[in-house]
Amino acid sequence: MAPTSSFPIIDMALLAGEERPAAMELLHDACENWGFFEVLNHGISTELMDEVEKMTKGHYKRVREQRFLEFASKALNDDGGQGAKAENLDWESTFFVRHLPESNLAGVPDLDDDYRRAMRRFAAELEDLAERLLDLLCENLGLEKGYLTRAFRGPAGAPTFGTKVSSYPPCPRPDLVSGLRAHTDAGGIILLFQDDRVGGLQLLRDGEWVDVPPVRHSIVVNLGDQLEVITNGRYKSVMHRVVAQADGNRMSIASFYNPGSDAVISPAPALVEKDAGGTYPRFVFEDYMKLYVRHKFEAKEPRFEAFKAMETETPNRIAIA
Ligand SMILES: O=C(O)CCC(=O)C(=O)O
Ligand SMILES: [Fe+2]
Repeated sequence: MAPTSSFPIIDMALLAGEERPAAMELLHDACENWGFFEVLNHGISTELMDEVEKMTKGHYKRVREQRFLEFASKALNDDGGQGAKAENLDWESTFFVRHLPESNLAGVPDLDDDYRRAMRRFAAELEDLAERLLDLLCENLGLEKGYLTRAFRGPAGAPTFGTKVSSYPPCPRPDLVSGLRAHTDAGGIILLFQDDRVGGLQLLRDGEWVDVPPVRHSIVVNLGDQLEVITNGRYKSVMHRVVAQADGNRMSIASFYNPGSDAVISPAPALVEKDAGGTYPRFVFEDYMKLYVRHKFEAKEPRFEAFKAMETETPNRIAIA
């Protein structure tokens, strides 16, 4: 099948019927050639999604907007009003909730009980969807079912799973500041519930920025650096960014299904050709994250190279890890 030229949208209902082979092929093509796709009929209740959206927007208005406006007026005036591009700034208001290995939801400040309850249910459904998707990827890659979830679980037996809740408020100078600067995601598989009216998310494809279209009740999926390593580059993480918008407040709820911090990540042996020199390194996920936080808004290749260099320099340290 020729690679799709428009943003891939996969109807997961087709996976249960006779159109399954075509849907699996579309998924494989999306993973190989886009690093991004959207899923419909993913099994997450649309009522729950509506509830989470309403509560997230209400929470921003009630708790976060004032704080953001104070930050925003300062941020744009920091250069004395000369209109220089703000290079180290993202026009977003966010908070983070961890679900696994242990939930910190009870301790996240300023959330009411209903919002906490809805978030907990939503996270459980997203976790299930992430694992179903990882198994579909295994099937397309010729890996045994459960290979990827097991690789992510690591010795401690749990992945790292968390949700970043963001608002991208209207920006008076979208020419000067990004909503979120370009990056690849460090982790495994990312599931995004994005605003169905206000767009802004773009991915880099063949040197051009392509919009990720808002589709009501869809979940946007993208692949992180760890899946690139495990698949030995068969699938790749892809640069993306959020463009600030002059009008509209964009909601985005991004959930990151990542390896456990102690998981050892390396290319799946079944995807490494015999006798071919490996292109991708082996490392402990936590070590990768330490490097990533300092170089997030940079190309991923030097991160992979840094770990390759460490492998040849200190084989014992790596063997112990
Ligand atoms: O908000 C979005 O649409 C994307 C967020 C994102 O890429 C991230 O947080 O890594
Ligand atoms: Fe991202």
